[in-house]
Amino acid sequence: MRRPLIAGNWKMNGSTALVKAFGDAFAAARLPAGVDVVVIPPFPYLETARQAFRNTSLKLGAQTLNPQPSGAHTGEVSGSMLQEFDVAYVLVGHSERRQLYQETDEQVFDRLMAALASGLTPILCVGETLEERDAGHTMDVVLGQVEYVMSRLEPAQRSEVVIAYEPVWAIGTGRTATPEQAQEVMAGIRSYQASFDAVLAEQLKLLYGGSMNANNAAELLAQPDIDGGLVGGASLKTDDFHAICQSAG
Ligand code: G2H
Repeated sequence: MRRPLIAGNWKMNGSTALVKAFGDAFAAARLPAGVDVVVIPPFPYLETARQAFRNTSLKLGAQTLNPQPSGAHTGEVSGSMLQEFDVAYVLVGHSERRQLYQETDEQVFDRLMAALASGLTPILCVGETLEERDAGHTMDVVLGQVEYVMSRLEPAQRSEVVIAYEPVWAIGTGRTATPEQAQEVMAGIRSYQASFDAVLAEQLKLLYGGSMNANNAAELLAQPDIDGGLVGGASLKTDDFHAICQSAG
C-alpha cells in the first residue's frame, strides 16, 4: 500500500500571518492518520513554519535547491541549509522552474542528486505543454523527463523519489486534467518504472498536480495510480487545503 501524500506548493505567495494561520488551523483540525501532508512555503518562511507547525502533523518542504553544497552562488540555497530547518521534501523540476528559469533535465537531475545527498525526499515534477498534448506527444515528453532522471539513479536512489505529474496546461489555469487523462499518464509512468523494477514501480508514489481543489480532489485521488496531490492555489486557504487532505484519507 502506498501512503498518500498531499503537498501544498505556495509558490511565491504567503506571509508570516498565513504560516501562523496554518499552524493554528492544523493544530485544531485532525488530519487522516494515514496521510502525509507537506506545506511548501517560500524560503523566508521556513523557520516561522517550523515553529508554527510544531503542534501539527504538517511536514515542511522547499520549492527548489541549488546542486552545490555551498559557495559563491548568490541568491541560492543548498540542501544542507534546508536540512537545518527540518525540511523533509523538496520540489525539483517544477514546470515554472523549467519554463521561467530555463531549468534543463540535466540541472533537474543535479538538483535531485543534491536533495538525496542531503537526506531530502525529492518531488520530481514532470508534465507536457498544451502544444505537446495536442500534437500527441504527451507520453513521449513525460516519460522523457522521467527517464532522464530515473535511468541515472541506482535502485536505492530511485526508491526515494516521488514523482508529480503536472500537465502544464492545467497549472494555475483552473483547467484540471480529467481523472482519466491523469490516470492514463500516471499508469504510463508506473509501467515505465516497472521496466527497471516491478517492486519499486508498485512502491513509487505518484502525485497529480494542476488546479487540484476541494471539489475535484476526491475523484482524482480515487484513480488507482494517483497516490496524492501537488496543490498550488488551493493550498493557500486552510479550509480548502484541509478538505483536500481529508479526501486523501
Ligand atoms: C501546479 C500546482 C502546484 P495549481 O503547479 O504545483 O499549482 O494547483 O495552482 O495549478
